[in-house]
Amino acid sequence: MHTLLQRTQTVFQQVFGYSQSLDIQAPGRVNLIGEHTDYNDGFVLPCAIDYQTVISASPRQGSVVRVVAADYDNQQDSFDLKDEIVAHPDYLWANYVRGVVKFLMARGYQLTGADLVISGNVPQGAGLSSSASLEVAVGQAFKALNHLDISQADIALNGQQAENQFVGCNCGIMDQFISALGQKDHALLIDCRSLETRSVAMPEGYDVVIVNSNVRRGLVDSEYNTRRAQCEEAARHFGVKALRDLNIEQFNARAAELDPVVAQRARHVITENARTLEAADVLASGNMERMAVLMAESHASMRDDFAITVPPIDALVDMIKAVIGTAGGVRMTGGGFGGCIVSLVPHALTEQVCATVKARYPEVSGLQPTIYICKPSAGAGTV
Ligand code: GAF
Repeated sequence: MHTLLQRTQTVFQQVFGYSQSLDIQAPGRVNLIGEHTDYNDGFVLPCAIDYQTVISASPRQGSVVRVVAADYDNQQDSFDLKDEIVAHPDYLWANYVRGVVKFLMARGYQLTGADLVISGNVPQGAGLSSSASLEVAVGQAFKALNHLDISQADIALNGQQAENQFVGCNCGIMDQFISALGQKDHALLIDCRSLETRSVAMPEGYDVVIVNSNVRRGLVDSEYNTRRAQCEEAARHFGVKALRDLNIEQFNARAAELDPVVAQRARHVITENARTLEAADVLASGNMERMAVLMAESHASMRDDFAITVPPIDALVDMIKAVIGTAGGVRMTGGGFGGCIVSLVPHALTEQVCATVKARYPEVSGLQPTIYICKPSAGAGTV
């Protein structure tokens, strides 16, 4: 964070010729369990991580917003709040800023012009929510610049709206929500229907070890949207608002009526919701053996029923499982088709896990892994 801040502050001074008046951070996240449940009104158990998007900002006279992307050779975007805000023709990163600002104004918030410099170290395209952390950081920056009376939950919802309607990915609420509301040393059980949360202390003596498979993720958005449509089809068939409203007995009684693939997708979501609720309890009580079983079942369900894992990810899970046994848990995390695995590793085994992954993963996949040992961290705020 310190390095990121130095960077945004230095670039701010260089580009705009004066010093920023405030600094903001918003974290990425890792999801411990509860995958593809958020858009089914279900349950998720993520924690924010100590990788962030940082923004240095100042208000400026008038209605022009100037934005610099320090990580993209100081590319600059500028737009006028008085004009209709449309997509940037060239810079994808700029659309996260424009979209967030557009929907803040659509919600009735009065904004003034601003200068912003953005930098971040959340790995991009890895399933650790770099986009959500950018959306939430921009929302948080405009909140601070304009002294807006907006809740953290609404900053998250506004970011999700920008992602859904401006950037074009039909994601759920998990990523923005945990980035806005994460708590240090805790995971958060989120009910994605009511948006009620329960914080769950992370167990002492375990490391959150994330391994990026570095698999190039293709077709992610289209596969994501297909899964979402399949889940909605199953819910419609059962006459419920969302798959959250079905338990496994109700589902099993009529599963044969569904297209077999749609049935598999629905079964993942229904069983994953139950696992996630149980996981919040077992994590809170420190029952890591049971947590390990739930994470293993979650991974198998994502692999066999939801069909969103890829062989290098399955291999990573198996090789880590072979080291930690029942003492800790490991599963794929995030949207799927590459990205990362998350593992809860007893501290005494962390070194061995890292050594095993570094030695074996290139052999089985032809790729180099990237390992992050993360601390569950606080959500967005002023630095
Ligand atoms: C992505 C989405 F953005 C989230 O909303 C969630 O659906 C996740 O995939 C899968 O659990 O991160």
